[in-house]
Amino acid sequence: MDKQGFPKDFLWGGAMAANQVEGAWNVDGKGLSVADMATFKSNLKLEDYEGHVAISSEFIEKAANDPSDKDYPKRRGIDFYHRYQEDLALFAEMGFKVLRVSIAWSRIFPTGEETEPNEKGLQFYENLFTEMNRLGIEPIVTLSHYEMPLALSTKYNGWVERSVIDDFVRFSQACFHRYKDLVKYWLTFNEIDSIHRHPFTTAGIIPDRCPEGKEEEIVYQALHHQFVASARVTADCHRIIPGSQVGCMLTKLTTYPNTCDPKDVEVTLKKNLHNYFFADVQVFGEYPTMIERMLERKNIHIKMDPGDREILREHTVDFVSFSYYMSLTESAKEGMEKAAGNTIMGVKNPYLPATDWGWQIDPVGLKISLIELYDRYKKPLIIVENGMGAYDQVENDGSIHDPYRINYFKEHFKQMKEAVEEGVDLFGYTSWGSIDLVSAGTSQMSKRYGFIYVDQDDEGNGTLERKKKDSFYWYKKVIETNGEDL
Ligand code: BGP
Repeated sequence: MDKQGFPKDFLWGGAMAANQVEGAWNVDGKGLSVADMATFKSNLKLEDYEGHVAISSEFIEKAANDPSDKDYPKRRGIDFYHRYQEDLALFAEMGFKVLRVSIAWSRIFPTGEETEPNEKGLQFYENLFTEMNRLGIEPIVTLSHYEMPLALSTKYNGWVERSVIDDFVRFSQACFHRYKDLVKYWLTFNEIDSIHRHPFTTAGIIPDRCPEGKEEEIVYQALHHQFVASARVTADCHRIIPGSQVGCMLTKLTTYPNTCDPKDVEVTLKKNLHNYFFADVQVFGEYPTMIERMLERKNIHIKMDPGDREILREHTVDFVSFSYYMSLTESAKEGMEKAAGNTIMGVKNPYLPATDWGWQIDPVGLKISLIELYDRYKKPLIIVENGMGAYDQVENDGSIHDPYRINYFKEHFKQMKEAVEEGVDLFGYTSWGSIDLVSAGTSQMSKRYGFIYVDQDDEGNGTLERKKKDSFYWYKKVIETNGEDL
């Protein structure tokens, strides 16, 4: 067996999410989604941060009744809904073996509670997956990537209500039945751990609907419902699509102690254990004892139905997927200088450079993450998000030189390769935002991740024309040589 380099069938490709690319927010019967509420100024945490406006019932009512997309960049996306053929052709030109996309739940069930799916919504994704198959691009499909029908959020406070599990199962079953011949790889919830950081986007939880002092308990309750839903749809997927593979999806927040002071090491260990907890439940099929103790200590009581623990135990995932953008540093001391990545916050690591948005760049941290994850779970791994948000400059001749992006990927790929050579079972890699898209955290268009430039600014001006950046040609060569020519 060849133990050098990436596996022969390594799945190289890219990733995106429906609400950051599709646009067409109100066509073909699509219902409003929580993502359609996002403005530059809104943010989606329980509390206000960095001058953003926290989501509230009042804010949502106003946004839901605003029929325009002017202030809502995610409603515009990059018009992938109408341009997907052109975009897929560009991905195929780069040699993509795989593309990670998500399905907008509110295209299929506009309010979440219909008994019959919306045919036009189903048809759109059928066309998309058929075209991908024609081009030899394997789809990896996320069922829930930061969106749900807004009606489920406003009616039930989102995933806080147990009945939403059934709604999600109905939606997922409709997808499995319709796409069973087209899609083999499925992910249930994108960055399931993010419910703690932005509960509205992840789980439709509206802060002013949470009784004071109960916010944390409510978040854990909603999370439990997502765990149960994930296990139930994993079972359905295996039953409806023989040979299918289902993965969990974790934000890998690899955290280092700031010093070797045992107090720093202990807080770091606990932080890492909490980050693992989300995948632990989905891979091992049970809540870790230390998390249950922590919940007890905090007087947090999760209501479980009889049978929930059994469902979790019986329907675990086949593989582990994760996003990796940065590492974090933790200290037991107060008042340390911070480094941020949207809603993620750590102590500043003096050894690492950062992107224009302050995300600390750490390729070795990716290798560490791969080794940790494989050692813990012993399941096949796939990196389904990694990349660098940056400002790009279009030259007079239309070219876009992005050596910073090439360098970012190059350094990360070297580390991936080393991890694989050391024995990690990594079967694929999808870079985040292979085409420029609307940022999840800031709703900016100018925070660009793509190998393909999209002519659109933060206000929505532009022709939407696609242009190849230097990194486009570089990534094509990487794929052609299966990661040998970096
Ligand atoms: C992840 C999300 C993506 C994505 C990415 C980059 O957390 O799953 O949807 O957008 O982060 O974040 P941002 O767009 O805020 O730069």
